Amino acid sequence: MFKKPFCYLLLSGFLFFSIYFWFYLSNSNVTELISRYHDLLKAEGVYSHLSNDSEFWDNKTLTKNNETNVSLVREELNKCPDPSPLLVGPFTVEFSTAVSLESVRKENPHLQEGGRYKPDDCIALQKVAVIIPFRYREEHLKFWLHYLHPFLQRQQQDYRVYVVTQHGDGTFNKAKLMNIGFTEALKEYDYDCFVFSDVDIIPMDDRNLYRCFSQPRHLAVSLDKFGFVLPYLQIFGGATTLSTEQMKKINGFSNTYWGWGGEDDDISRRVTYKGMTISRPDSVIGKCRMIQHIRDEKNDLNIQRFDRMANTFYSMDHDGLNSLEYKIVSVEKLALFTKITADVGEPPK
Ligand SMILES: [Mn+2]
Repeated sequence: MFKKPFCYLLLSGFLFFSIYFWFYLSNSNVTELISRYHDLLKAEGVYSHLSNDSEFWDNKTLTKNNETNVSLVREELNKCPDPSPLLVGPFTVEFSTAVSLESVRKENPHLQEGGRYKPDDCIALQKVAVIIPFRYREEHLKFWLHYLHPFLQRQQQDYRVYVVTQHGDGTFNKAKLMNIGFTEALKEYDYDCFVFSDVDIIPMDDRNLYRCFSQPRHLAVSLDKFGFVLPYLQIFGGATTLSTEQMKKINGFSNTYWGWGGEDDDISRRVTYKGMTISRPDSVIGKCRMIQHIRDEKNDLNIQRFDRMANTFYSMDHDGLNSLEYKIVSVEKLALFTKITADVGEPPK
């Protein structure tokens, strides 16, 4: 036990030290000290200011690196900063002035053959395959490439664009083309993440990150077509992202939706049935434009779509990636994209 006088001595000593420390602080630049302290904190967890979603990916990437290349870490480039310092936020999107593949090629001198890019001064956070199911829409594709190539480069993505084209004039099967894109892309690179985009959906803000999150992501959340309002909560079409793991978890998409409609709601159900939720950017960042068009030939309204969807829960484990059958007609590495042409077969009679 302390004696009373000793207690007083201790107390006054503490008081003296506090006053001294206070004077020391006020004589030096206090704000600078505080900011240095903050910098120290930041250095501890470089990504600590990010959302949970990003942390999830950060941890994944870290463990991967540690496992594979411990000795090379010092020589490697740093990971790209998040968010990318190159982002500009909202930008103008308009379709009145036509663009040519030649002009897009000139606008994007850093692209590699097959529509590939990766930043040369940092390591991208994810490896992203962008899949566009396609037929007959050359004019839309030009706009898409014109807007999305610089957009993805400003996001410092390590990406390649795959335009998966249905061979022949049979009934269109968009979801199957997306499954084919997923399967073929993984044969050439160890992608972490898949963006599935309609050819006519153009984002209007580059803070809308075209990459994967801890939950499947719906990117085209406020479309000009719907007055920039989300039409219904379960909507999961236009432009979405699924990580390779998320994609495998839902067994990819259904191969049995022939013609227009339903396949996107089927995907939404698969996501829900496997216990995942849909993540989205906010309605400002998630603004997108859709190029107006009339429905393509051989893409008639699928009248069976509601029957199909009613069965998704029972059919999804045997209708998808594990039942996918197709023939590759050609793979072309073009300047602005990799063009995969596939025979998807015919709908059952
Ligand atoms: Mn459309």
